[in-house]
Amino acid sequence: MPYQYDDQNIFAKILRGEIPNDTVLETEHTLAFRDIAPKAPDHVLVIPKGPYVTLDHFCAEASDAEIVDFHRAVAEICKMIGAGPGHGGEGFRAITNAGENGVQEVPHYHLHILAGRPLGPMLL
Ligand code: DGP
Repeated sequence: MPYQYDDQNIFAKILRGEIPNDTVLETEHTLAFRDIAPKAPDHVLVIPKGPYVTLDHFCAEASDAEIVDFHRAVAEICKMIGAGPGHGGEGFRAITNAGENGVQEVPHYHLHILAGRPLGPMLL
């Protein structure tokens, strides 16, 4: 069954400017903003601007430019929030929930970046 993108999901509304957000970074193909219910001192959601439901959907259908832009944005955010061990930070967790078993709440692909405290063995 092909992915069905619901353009009424909350992140689609954020992308259209219908709902405000606390933007951390915006690039040609990617938007990153702070989670409304942060689970760590830094909790950033990174989303592609295109209509992709999950990580596997994004990787299957996005262009190379979108995929590269997204991951470069992730690296830039880690640098901006001082999380990347390669930048002297104390580390971070990047996680995505997909579908029913993954307990995905918002059906627009997003990567959670969590940082700023010891995160324990698993989270979310
Ligand atoms: P997930 O379970 O992976 O689909 O997580 C969705 C996340 O989105 C959850 O951590 C809360 C966050 N979220 C939901 N609605 C909004 C919103 O309107 N604004 C922001 N910034 N985050 C939201």
